[in-house]
Amino acid sequence: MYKRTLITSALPYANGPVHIGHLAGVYVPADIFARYLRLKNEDVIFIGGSDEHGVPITIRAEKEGVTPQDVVDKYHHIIKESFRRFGISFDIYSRTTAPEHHRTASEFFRTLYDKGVFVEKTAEQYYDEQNGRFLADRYIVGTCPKCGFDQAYGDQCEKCGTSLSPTELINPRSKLSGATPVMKPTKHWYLPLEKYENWLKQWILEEHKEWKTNVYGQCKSWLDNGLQPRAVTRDLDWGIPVPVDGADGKVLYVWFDAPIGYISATKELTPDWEKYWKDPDCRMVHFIGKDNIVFHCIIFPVMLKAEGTYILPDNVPANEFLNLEGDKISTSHNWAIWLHEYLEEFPGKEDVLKYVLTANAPETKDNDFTWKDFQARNNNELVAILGNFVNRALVLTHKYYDGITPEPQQLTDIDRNTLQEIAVLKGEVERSIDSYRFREALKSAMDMARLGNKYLADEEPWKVIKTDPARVQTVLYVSLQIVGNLTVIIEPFLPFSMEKLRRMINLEKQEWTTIGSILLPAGHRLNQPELLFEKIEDDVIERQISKLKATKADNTAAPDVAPAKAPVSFDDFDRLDIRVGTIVAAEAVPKTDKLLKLTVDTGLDRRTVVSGIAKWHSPDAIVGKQVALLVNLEPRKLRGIESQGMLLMAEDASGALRFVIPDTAVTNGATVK
Ligand code: B3M
Ligand code: ZN
Repeated sequence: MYKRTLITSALPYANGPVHIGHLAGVYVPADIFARYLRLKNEDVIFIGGSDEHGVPITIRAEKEGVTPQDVVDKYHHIIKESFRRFGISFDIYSRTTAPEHHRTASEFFRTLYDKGVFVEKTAEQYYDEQNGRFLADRYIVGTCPKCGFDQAYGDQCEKCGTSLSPTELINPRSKLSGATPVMKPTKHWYLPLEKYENWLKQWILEEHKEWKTNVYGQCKSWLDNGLQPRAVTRDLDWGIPVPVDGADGKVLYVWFDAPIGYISATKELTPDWEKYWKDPDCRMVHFIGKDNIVFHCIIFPVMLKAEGTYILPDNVPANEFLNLEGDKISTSHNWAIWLHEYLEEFPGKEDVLKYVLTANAPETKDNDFTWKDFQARNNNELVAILGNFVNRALVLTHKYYDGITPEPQQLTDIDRNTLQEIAVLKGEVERSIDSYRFREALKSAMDMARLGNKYLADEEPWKVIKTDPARVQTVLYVSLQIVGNLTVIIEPFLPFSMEKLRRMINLEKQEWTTIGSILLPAGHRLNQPELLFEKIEDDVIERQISKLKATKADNTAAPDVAPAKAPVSFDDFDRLDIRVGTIVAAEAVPKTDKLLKLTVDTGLDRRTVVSGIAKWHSPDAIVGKQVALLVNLEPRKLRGIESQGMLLMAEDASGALRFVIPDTAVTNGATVK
């Protein structure tokens, strides 16, 4: 058993505002968990903050023509304020440019350095000769070796979620100049993850079989593939300077410093921070999205373990992704519902969004947010189930008993069973939340309102009042207990609405343990009822859908055109051997839905080319097609198959790859020049 809980939520990059994907994946479930534990009177702290270092920030700054500090100042405040208004109940929302954080991260690195944990290595890294800069992480883009996505970053492919290192990218390009980078030696400090492999296998695969299958599965696949040393420093001028001699111009890798942000924020929150970080009686829970799993389950735990005085996470309930109207949420394409905009456009409806994001949470698979579903859940669930029950119970009590809880008469079996059901639902909600199944928990909590509706529908007090008024006293007494209990069981999910409901029924905030008891005893005086939720009309939803349609039109009208590349000499161009060939055979590569294995007659020979076009071209449809291909590209292995060349493809506005073909058939082997 644990004595306290440390909840961390991923620190959003301060390079843009927060959207519903972030909320559904991380902040809404973390907030429910924190509020629930507080209601249970447990010792819990909930940590948040902005991630203000790293390449995502400097790239944004370059794009906006301002300094990185300007970028993080702007977005940190937008993010922090929108979380506050939305009611994410952090105990502290800090930032990684805070002095306490710089100190803490720097000391942490120094401790590992002094313990001899790091391996110091000079290795070749990509360098942009035009800009005179090493290309860390997202400064380099290229084709993902796993899925063929051609805009994968040097640290991660956003399409398939694979974590990458820059040298794994096929056809790497500099994000700064578009040029093909060269290799140049540079010194860095590496965390030797491979040394911790056995320990990680034991700790995760044996001792944490209870972790969510998506999390456990990702860890297992990492561990099965074998871990490599991971550089924890970068050549960048934005970040926390590497605190050792001979490291000028180098900073800590953002993924080294960011999770330490949880520690520094705790230090800022309380002088007792060590009881949350160093006492094995504390359980630490990281709320994150699926793209952050490796950092929280492997890299950060290795850092903590190597340091030696910290506890490790007890659970990492990572969520999958939320899509929006069928498409992947994208900050750069403005394909998102931004929290700060939602708060402006739907004042007083914070809980509606929380409800929808929880009821439809991407807990086990990617899910889709649609405005129609948002409207339906508001109108058919919040209004028709929860709001309707509460309203009927309160209005009838005012009508028959002047707003005072009536004295119950003899309870029937139905009354007793109904009251007993409350405790059963409490148990269900607890079991679900304790195992991080928030959508199921919400469903059970809402079942209490369903219980109330059914009870009223069966007992029909509005009819019985004419024949047996004494019975109605009991029925409303029982109904009011359900209303009172609802304010507690739904509180972690819909805190603003339950506060409003408590005002209507004149009840103080209750502890979790009161669920199942009589909260509005006979003689209790209610206040005036109001509507708890309002119907959302079609025109409101249509406006939101049109807004998204306009975004989509913008995106199609002005597709992202890649920046111009640096000039090349004719000789350089002439070294490329591009030919026209014919696809003579094509088949899908097993276990990927992206790659095709093609046999191409190049005029010179018949050769194998592996190409990431399966999404748009079926093998049958392309046999016999003429294509342009680069035949003197160094062979590369993709999924164990050697690819001897590369097809030239053009990307259309939807991102689909189209063949570049001659306007009339030419002989195989014809050169393209
Ligand atoms: N900022 C990545 C993200 O926003 C990163 C999380 C850090 S958690 C320590 O997805
Ligand atoms: Zn990929």
